[in-house]
Amino acid sequence: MASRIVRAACPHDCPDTCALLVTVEDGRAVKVAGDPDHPGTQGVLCTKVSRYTERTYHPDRLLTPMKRIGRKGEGKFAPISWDEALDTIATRLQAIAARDPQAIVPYSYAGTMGLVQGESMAARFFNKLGASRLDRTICASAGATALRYTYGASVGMDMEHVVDARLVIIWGGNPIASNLHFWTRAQEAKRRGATLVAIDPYRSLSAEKCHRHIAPMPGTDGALALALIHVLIRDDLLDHDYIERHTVGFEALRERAQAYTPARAAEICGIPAEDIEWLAGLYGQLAVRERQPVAIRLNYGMQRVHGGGQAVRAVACLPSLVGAWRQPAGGLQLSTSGFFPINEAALQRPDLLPGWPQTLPRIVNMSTIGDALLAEPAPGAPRIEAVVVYNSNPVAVAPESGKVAAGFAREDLFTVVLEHFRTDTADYADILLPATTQLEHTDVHKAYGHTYLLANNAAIAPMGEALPNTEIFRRLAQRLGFTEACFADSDEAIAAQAIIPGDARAAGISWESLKEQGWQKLALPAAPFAEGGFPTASGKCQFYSEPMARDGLDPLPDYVPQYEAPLTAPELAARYPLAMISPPARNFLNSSFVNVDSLRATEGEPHLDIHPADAAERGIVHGAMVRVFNDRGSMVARARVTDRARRGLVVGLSIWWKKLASDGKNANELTSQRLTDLGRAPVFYDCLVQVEACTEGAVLPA
Ligand SMILES: Nc1nc2c(c(=O)[nH]1)N[C@H]1C(S)=C(S)[C@@H](COP(=O)(O)OP(=O)(O)OC[C@H]3O[C@@H](n4cnc5c(=O)[nH]c(N)nc54)[C@H](O)[C@@H]3O)O[C@H]1N2
Ligand SMILES: Nc1nc2c(c(=O)[nH]1)N[C@H]1C(S)=C(S)[C@@H](COP(=O)(O)OP(=O)(O)OC[C@H]3O[C@@H](n4cnc5c(=O)[nH]c(N)nc54)[C@H](O)[C@@H]3O)O[C@H]1N2
Ligand code: SF4
Ligand SMILES: [Mo]
Repeated sequence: MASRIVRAACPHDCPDTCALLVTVEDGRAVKVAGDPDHPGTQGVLCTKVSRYTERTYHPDRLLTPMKRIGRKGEGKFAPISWDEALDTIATRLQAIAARDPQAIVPYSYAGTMGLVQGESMAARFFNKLGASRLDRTICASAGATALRYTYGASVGMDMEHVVDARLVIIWGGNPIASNLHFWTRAQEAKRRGATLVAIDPYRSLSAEKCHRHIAPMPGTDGALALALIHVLIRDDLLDHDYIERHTVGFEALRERAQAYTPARAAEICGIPAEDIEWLAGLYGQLAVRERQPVAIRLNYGMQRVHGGGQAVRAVACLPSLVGAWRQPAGGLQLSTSGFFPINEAALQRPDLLPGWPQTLPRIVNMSTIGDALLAEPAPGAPRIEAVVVYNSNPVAVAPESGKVAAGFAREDLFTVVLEHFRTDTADYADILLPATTQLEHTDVHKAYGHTYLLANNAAIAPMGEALPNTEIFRRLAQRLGFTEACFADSDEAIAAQAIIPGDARAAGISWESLKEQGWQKLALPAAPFAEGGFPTASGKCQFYSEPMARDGLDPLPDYVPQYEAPLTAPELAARYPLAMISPPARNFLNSSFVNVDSLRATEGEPHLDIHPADAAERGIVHGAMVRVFNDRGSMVARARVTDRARRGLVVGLSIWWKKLASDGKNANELTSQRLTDLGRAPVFYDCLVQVEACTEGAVLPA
């Protein structure tokens, strides 16, 4: 039997970006394992991706192009040839573009994080076409904007060193589910004597294993962080030298934090003031008095609320106040993606945009796609006539899902979906195109939780008639008569363009070396900001941000209250008194893997975790079916009565495929299309609901 091992990379939207070893026997991938030599992966994969062959060889894989033969959303399709599919798409897009290309909207996110199969040929195609530009805000843009204003880019400490930290604060993240390889290191730090603290409204799988769990209400982290700053300043737990040399605006920050006494923050957050005193004391004592490393693993869970951006700003100030950056095992990490010297201009070719660089096509925010599809367009802007979806499943993942589905159901909308499976979104496609998976195509990857570049070598031939995203857009470009040389680039040629030539951080790294070795680490100092040197204009941490003042924003971090909470929306809170969050389920990756039977079986069915007191008030018993609802919509779930959910909070782990839920709905029926204070991002976790036991007739069998 001919057996070989292929070096690959996990494509999923996960900070760990694991290095994979794919065993191929007679042209079939038989095993996907973690590379034991890659310091991040350490030979271990999460359950989802260790089952990657189940996903690749899934009997439901899309294997031919198809056209819709049923109603939109019904999911009835008939196979067609690639020529018919691409000719139909080219003809339709050309006719729309002749009127106004901005009526065409590409919709994509991080189904694959690959730089080649993500936004390379696709971006070139839509840029040349002059389509609307997509504001890719659905996940991280509140936090990314906050980091940019504070530190200049999405940069932070290297978690390879966190094993040596004495205090690890896990803030708004559940790493056992969503950042497994960091969790392994945090466990090692714990064995070496570190204190682990979770800040999370929910007692997640990770929070329950920390020494201490602080559970603020969702959307109140800004107040908590400012109170920590208040105590650090009050008790002079400060690294005055670091502040003096490497920060801007300390006096202004001191004034701002003055108002956030532990007592006031405790009231806003719904936690004991003592928790705040304790955490600030420990953080400052270790970092300043004992010069020990203290680390914060901030995650995106806490920025999916109205004040998410400013909350990230407030938390991000902490390591500079105590000089935690001085040590490799200290500082903060939300994302490391800003370290990578990626040549986006070469990959995406924004210079192909009509009007570049002065008058660019309009921007459509992916987080408000429901309204964008349904509402009357702004004066002078065209109504959306076509959407091309790839690497995303908006009908399941975008907020206020009822409106998203209604938008995609528009009879006059032409929808193309490139997919592996018949997702909730695929059901609305006019033309559905089969895309290759990571085992079937070439790619190159950066990461947002470590600092390695990785290659993904194709392990097997494409399944059925599936094609890589790149090839689909290459063929469309040809049909539309795009003659620029970049439309003929092979995937290997694109991969070779990904790294900025001559950048010192990527010294010795090329596509050729990556392909061969699988992964290589960027050349960065162990403690990149020990002596400041942040990628801001001044090189300093901006407690006070002049650019924010210029942009008409509050230049100092603050607590920006939730849209939906008793204090800010009392009338709404009277009808919908419970805060709902819908963070990632361990065995799904966003809405990917929900259709892999073994993984869905582990998650069981849509659940709603509710505190015993909140359940009792509503006559809800453990295991009962409940209806969760607000003015935007409703969904049915099985109640788990548990104090994992704090009082006033309900938790529905996500993101379910709507059609695989008993009522055809998921948590995004309830979420709103309002946006964060910074970064125009969605507020999935700023959402009030009411819950009631299902009436007899609505109770479904277990
Ligand atoms: N298994 C799995 N892994 C994933 C994903 C997945 O769907 N499944 N998704 C991937 C993606 S796209 C991303 S963006 C990343 C990161 O995804 P994140 O959204 O950071 O997800 P989690 O790490 O699960 O952390 C969310 C935690 O934040 C808590 N939380 C919710 N609201 C608040 C709040 O207001 N304040 C605080 N302090 N905590 C809050 C939740 O209770 C939850 O435990 O994970 C990636 N990894
Ligand atoms: N309620 C609620 N909603 C949320 C969140 C939440 O926590 N709660 N999290 C939000 C976050 S953080 C994110 S990042 C978004 C994620 O939203 P999405 O980025 O849309 O993620 P997925 O749901 O995994 O959908 C990705 C799709 O891309 C497809 N795909 C994968 N690889 C390829 C490929 O190579 N080619 C093509 N053509 N398709 C491919 C997969 O089959 C999958 O269906 O969801 C957001 N929505
Ligand atoms: S999803 Fe994350 S933990 Fe799982 S294999 Fe991929 S990168 Fe690793
Ligand atoms: Mo995300």
